[in-house]
Amino acid sequence: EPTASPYAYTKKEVILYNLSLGAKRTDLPLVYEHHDSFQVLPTFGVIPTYFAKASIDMNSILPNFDPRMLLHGEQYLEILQYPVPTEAKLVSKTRLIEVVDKGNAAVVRRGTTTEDVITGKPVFYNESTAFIRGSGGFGGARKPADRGAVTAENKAPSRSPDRVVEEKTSEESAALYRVLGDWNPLHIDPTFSSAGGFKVPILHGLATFGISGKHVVQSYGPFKNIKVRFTGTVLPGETLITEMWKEGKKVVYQVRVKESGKLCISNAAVELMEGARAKI
Ligand code: HDC
Repeated sequence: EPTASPYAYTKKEVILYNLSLGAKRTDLPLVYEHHDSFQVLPTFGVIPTYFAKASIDMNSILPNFDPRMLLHGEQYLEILQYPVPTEAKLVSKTRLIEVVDKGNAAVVRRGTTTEDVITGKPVFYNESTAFIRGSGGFGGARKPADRGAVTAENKAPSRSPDRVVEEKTSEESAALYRVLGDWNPLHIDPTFSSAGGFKVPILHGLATFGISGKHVVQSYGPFKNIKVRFTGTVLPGETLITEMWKEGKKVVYQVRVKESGKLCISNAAVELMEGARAKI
């Protein structure tokens, strides 16, 4: 039986979230609570999942589980209430969906429903996968199940992108993002990150996800859902280049690290919300 604990947030978490994704003091709708269009970036929908009590003990389902070897693999978010409230009390329930055996690694997929405690209405639905190096080879299924938009391949078209947004991340981005609720030492402690193979603590996948989601909103407006695969790591301070292609109601996209030229997000897409416009 999934366990749940409430997450109450106000303008304080909203402003902190927007700042952690690079909002500037001049981006008033993102940083000033008295602005007419004060809003939280829609990818905020992942934040309540940090407060859903983990119903899954990785040690009991995986061989050789080592938290230092865990990376975020993929994320899917559905926004069920728009605009996203700038204050609410939410409750999230997480369940285990599947465990895939990649030979060297295990991929664990979890699903989280988030509801408003007062109205009882659903606000967000998330699915995420953790990619755990060194925990495969247990004789499990090799391929993930097809889950529609959640697992869609979202191949980047061969034409050059329709829109490109570039943004340098802050050196302090990971130190700031942690405070929202993902306290994983991988993003701050060089001793911990070194054991996982990274001399410098890496940026949260969901920070890169949020920054790229902001680029999509700024370019094409709000979306109903968003899915990404984390293909490569990002270091705080690196520059992200979001390359977008409009494909009907979808925007397919990928994100590249300018300094290395490597992709950090691939196979990504959003489904646009028809008739809605972003005011940021
Ligand atoms: O792609 C590699 C990589 O390094 N990606 C970046 C990971 C990253 O930086 N993530 C964000 C930071 S970590 C983080 O934020 C942690 C956070 O604090 C907590 C997260 C909580 C998670 C949510 C809870 C559920 C890597 C290492 C992931 C894979 O690279 P390789 O080992 O070289 O694998 P590759 O040869 O490319 O592929 C092998 C098989 O695995 C599948 N695959 C690849 N990348 C995947 C993935 N599956 C899921 N997610 C990914 N990102 C491939 O399809 C391939 O499968 P098959 O053998 O069937 O073809």
